[in-house]
Amino acid sequence: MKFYRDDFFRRTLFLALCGRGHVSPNPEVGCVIVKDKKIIGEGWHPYYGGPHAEVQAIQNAENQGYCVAGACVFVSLEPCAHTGKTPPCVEMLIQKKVSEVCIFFLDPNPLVSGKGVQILKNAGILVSFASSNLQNEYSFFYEPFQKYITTHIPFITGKIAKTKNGEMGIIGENMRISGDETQKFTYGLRQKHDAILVGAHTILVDNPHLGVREIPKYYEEYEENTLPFLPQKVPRDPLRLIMDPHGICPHNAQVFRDENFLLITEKTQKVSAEKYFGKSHILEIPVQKNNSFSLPVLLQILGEKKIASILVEGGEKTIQSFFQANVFDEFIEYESPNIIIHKNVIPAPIHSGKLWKTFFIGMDAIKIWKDF
Ligand code: AOF
Ligand code: ZN
Repeated sequence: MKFYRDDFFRRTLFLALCGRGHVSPNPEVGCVIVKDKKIIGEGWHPYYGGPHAEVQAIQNAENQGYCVAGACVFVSLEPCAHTGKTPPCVEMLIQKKVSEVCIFFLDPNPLVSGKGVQILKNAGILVSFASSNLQNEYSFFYEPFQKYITTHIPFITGKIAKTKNGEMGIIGENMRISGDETQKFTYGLRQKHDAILVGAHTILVDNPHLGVREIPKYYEEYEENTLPFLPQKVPRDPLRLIMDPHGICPHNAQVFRDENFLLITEKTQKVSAEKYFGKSHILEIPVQKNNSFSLPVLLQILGEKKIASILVEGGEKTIQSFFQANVFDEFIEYESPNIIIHKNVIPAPIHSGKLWKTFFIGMDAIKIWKDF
């Protein structure tokens, strides 16, 4: 089988995904080492603070008895030029005498951006990039990392399920609108984000779990389905963020099942919440005149806590407040073909996003909106 440059580039993203859920706030990075048109080593950044993808790939090649001198290194992100938790990858690539480095995307991290390329070039290594067609096709891949590393504000995705007539459910009732396979897609979305945010009403009505019970094949659906094989993926539950200004959440709710939660509350509720849950689980945020949290303040504080991405799963008021504050980067609608006939239906939010992608899971149309 003949491989082309684009196949190797796509493979770097496929490998990068093996780190998903484990590397944040670092980016997911994958690396493929090619010699005589054959892959001799592969690697990915496996966990935060761990070795970078290039180091893993070179080690993988050497463990199999290959010499990487003269090889061509494909990497999903520009090799780093700085000493962070690990030494600069460019130094290692120079020392190992690779002959070419093919870069999918420049690193948006201001500590690295362009410097990695320059150092490699100065050392006489050939540097090339993915074609602009390929970069455009996968431009979403580092969008969340790019936002976080340049603004220190998390990337915000909203998610709702609605009927084809725009009903999100019935007031006060726990109701499943989308199909079972679509629920599995949600696990993939949760794996992709550092935290899941819901309002206290959702806890009262739905008592959601908000975990990643399995990583489904639909995880690939809207971004990775063109990649050739399923990567090895290790599920992990994201941090659960619960907005509860008035202290109405039942203490035995599923979201409090283990230590992995943060209750966002207001001054008057803080002391009693801290007494029950412990100080480290409480975040006090001031409320505005209309009694809701200031979302820009909240997001800045969460960014300072190294939370690089958040999936907002509801309910309707919480979603509305995120739209009002204009803080969504992406909004995902699961549109089921069913309808709800009832006098107390909850209407889905109206927004001004641009439709970026639509695909189907079973009977549900999955619509992804950007640019609000
Ligand atoms: C690479 N390869 O696999 C990754 C890179 O603290 P450190 O040392 O882990 O550095 C983190 C930064 O390095 C991160 O912000 C990003 O700019 C880059 N990540 N670079 O060459 C990798 N994960
Ligand atoms: Zn590196």
